[in-house]
Amino acid sequence: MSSVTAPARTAVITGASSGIGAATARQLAAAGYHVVLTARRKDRIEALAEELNAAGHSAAAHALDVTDRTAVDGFAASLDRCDVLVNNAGGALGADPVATGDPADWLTMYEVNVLGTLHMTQALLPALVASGDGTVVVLSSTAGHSTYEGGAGYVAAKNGARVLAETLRLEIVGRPVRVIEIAPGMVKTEEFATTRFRGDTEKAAKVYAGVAEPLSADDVADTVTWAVTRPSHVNIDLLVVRPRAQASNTKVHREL
Ligand code: 8X3
Repeated sequence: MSSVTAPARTAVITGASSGIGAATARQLAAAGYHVVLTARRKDRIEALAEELNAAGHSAAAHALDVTDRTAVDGFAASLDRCDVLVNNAGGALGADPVATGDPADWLTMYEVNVLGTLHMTQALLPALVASGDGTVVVLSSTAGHSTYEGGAGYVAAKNGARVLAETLRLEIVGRPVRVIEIAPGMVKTEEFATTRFRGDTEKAAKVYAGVAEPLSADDVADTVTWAVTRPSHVNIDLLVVRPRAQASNTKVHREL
């Protein structure tokens, strides 16, 4: 008699090479998901997958640029199943005023934060529906909910991600897929601010100056994991999470 083991419930995480994506991969793996780590940096996701497998979890790595639709479609076709998609890949470039912001930065931010999420969601939606109990998570940002000086390009892109999530939820109601938006405020990760300021670590440090406890990647991963592991009929539409020291995008308590 032969027995066939069904593949484990699978969670795909984009931008899993560092920060919130890597932390989410760790926590979903610990929650029992087979995690598929995607990011452009193959070495990093392979190392993380190895670490998770060595710890008794189940993980695979697949190098992927979410802005490359052909690659995204090929990736989707390679999966046995997909139960959860965490659209985490994204980020900010520059903090210039509207008057002087670089249109190329705006375009890049739109491509990664909005079109990357669109490509992944379109490519994996059939599998998510077929799972009978799918979940799409969109990591937006508090920047997707109100603006701040120097933030327009990023705020515009994150508004795009938010609108994608809100609209998708309307459009697929009645099908067995939840759409969850997680909107973090100030999160201190190894790369977010450094990437935004193109490697200028002094400028990056100023973002968190005097803030005793900004959120960590783990804090945000915790909210993602909590939302995903609610009973199937419970859809956390939107979860806004900030550190206690941040009352709004422009009101931050600093002890300097
Ligand atoms: C990051 C939050 O305040 O840097 O998504 O725009 S902020």
